[in-house]
Amino acid sequence: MRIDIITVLPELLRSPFAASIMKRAQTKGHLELYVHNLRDFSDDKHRNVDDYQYGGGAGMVMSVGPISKAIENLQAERDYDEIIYMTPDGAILDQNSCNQLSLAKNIIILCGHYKGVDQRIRDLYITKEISIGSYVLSGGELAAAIVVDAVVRLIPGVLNDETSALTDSFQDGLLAPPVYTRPPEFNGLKVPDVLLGGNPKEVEAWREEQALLRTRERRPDLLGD
Ligand code: 6GU
Repeated sequence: MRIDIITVLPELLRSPFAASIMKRAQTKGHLELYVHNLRDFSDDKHRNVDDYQYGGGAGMVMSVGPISKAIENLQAERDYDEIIYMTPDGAILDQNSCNQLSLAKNIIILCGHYKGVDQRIRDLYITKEISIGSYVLSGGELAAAIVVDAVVRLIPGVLNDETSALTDSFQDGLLAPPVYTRPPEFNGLKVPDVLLGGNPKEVEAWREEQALLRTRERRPDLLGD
């Protein structure tokens, strides 16, 4: 998958992809990630990318010029499956939309800042608007990093153990069950006997039951009943 991120703060998007699974996805060729500085597309001598909003009011608006130039430069080279705008008024990200996005070949992610982008950018170019939750961040960059991480780890071959993405919380609509490793007892707390018993059927049944219990307790909304 190729991902092009357009941002005014490219430095915010270095370290999330420079370690661990996101780094390996790039070395193994599953992810081609490009971070573009929106200011490089400004015609302004001060490299400005924002302006006062029509109608007045506090806060700047990201201008149409640099963004349209950045997007059209990319579109001239290849077709994009999605052009995503990161914004607190977008649709809230969930595992379903991550699964769908993981099938895409090329995507652009535009990070919002200030009061956001001129509405005409959204009308003309954007195919999907994503929020990562009901709270406001200083900009779309950290949210974009979250989308990329959540999507890229679903591309076949990115995770070492092919099955492990399938047993994640949410992947089957349930939270994941509790997990344990050595030692068998810690501060008086014991690992459940069934996990030490060596019966895979019983272990599987216990995990399903615990996943259901945990979901009912913590996220009854996921069960829809
Ligand atoms: Cl995508 N951007 C900003 N600025 N705030 C957010 C968000 C995005 N998602 C949740 N809050």
